[in-house]
Amino acid sequence: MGESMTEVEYFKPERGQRPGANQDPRLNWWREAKFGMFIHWGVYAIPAGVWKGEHIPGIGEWIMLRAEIPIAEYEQLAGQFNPVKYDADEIVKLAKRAGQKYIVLTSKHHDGFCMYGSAETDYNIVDATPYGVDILKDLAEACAREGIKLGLYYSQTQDWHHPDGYGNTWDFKEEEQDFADYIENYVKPQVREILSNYGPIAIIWFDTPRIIARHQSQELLELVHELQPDCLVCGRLGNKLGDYATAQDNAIPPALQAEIDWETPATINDTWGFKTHDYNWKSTTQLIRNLVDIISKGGNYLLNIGPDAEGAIPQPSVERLEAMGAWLDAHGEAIYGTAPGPIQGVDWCRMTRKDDAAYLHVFYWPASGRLVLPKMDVSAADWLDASVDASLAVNHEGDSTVILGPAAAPNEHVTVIKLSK
Ligand code: JFZ
Repeated sequence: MGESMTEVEYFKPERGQRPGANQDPRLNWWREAKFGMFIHWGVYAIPAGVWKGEHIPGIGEWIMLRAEIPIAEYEQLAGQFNPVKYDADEIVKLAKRAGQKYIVLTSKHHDGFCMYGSAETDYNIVDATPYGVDILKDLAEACAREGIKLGLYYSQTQDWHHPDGYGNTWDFKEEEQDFADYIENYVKPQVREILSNYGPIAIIWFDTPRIIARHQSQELLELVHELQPDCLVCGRLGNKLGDYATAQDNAIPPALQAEIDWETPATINDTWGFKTHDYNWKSTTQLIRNLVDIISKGGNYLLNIGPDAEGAIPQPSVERLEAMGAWLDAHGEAIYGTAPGPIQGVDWCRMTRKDDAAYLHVFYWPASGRLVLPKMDVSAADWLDASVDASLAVNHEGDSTVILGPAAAPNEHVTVIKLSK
């Protein structure tokens, strides 16, 4: 699963631009949080992967580009957008039940439609839809009530609706576009309004820095810091600027990445934006193992939901997130606020650590019940899940530390054993 971060497009915070990765205290809450909720939601949820009766391949939020839908046709979707089932409190409470500590919502994706009441364009959920509600305002208030940090995704280069945005080659001619003007007179004013009108924004999640120049990235970074100094900037601002590295979608590095702060954005099925016919839902076990795998290597997991055109969250997402939350209720001590554990690179398990304890996360349980580890200076082994009452012995055999457990794994997803001296 995934490639090494060296093969994955990511950035390393430039030394000197901030105290440097792993030292910047602005990231402390983020490093503790480990697990966030991504929300990809827009008018693309209306076609939901199908256009004029044809199934359009790829991720749902890219349907306008994949099908080269003319702006004149695509923007009609706004007039159909009436998500009467949207409930900001329900979404935030689901994130809490799932154990997700921060939320990142698409404020403007590549299609250019703004999911907030922008003063810079009428092509937004308040002015262009029969729904007419600023869902971002509702979400920000719900996050504040529930103590969940709010981040905003913002596509700063690709904009398939704006005449000077990048990426729409079927309505516009690139040689006739003025990207510099787009950045100066559209992107900057919009970044200013989303960081001024919705309270504290914990992260701004820029994306696909296709043609942005170094000075444009730098100016956007300075604008963010001018408006909200504590707002983190993800690794896709462009030109290696930002506060943490952002892996390729769904990519998990095969090895520990201890020297940088990094995050894997990921889907529960195969699309970010809702698609009617995407039924390829990852299992709860796979999602929990992805969470543990990422955290054991020093990263954060930003796991996505894609609400449908009515604003409802797909039930398979709800079920998986609630099951992840139930696992985290029993095992969160081994996840939140942890650092990568001392044992790395063993295929059947992962390890995290916190204070004087190491947490062994067993993915594949041996029928013998003998968990054979490289030698560790530990003498006690305890189940993290209090509902398990079997005993555990620790033996040191040559260069190995052996934990003697039952023949079957107590937890169906990942069994966690706390190791201490
Ligand atoms: C981008 C978006 O295009 C996509 O719609 C979604 O929002 C996702 C979270 O981000 O997709 C990417 C961006 C970067 C890479 C891959 C997909 N990459 O670095 O390989």
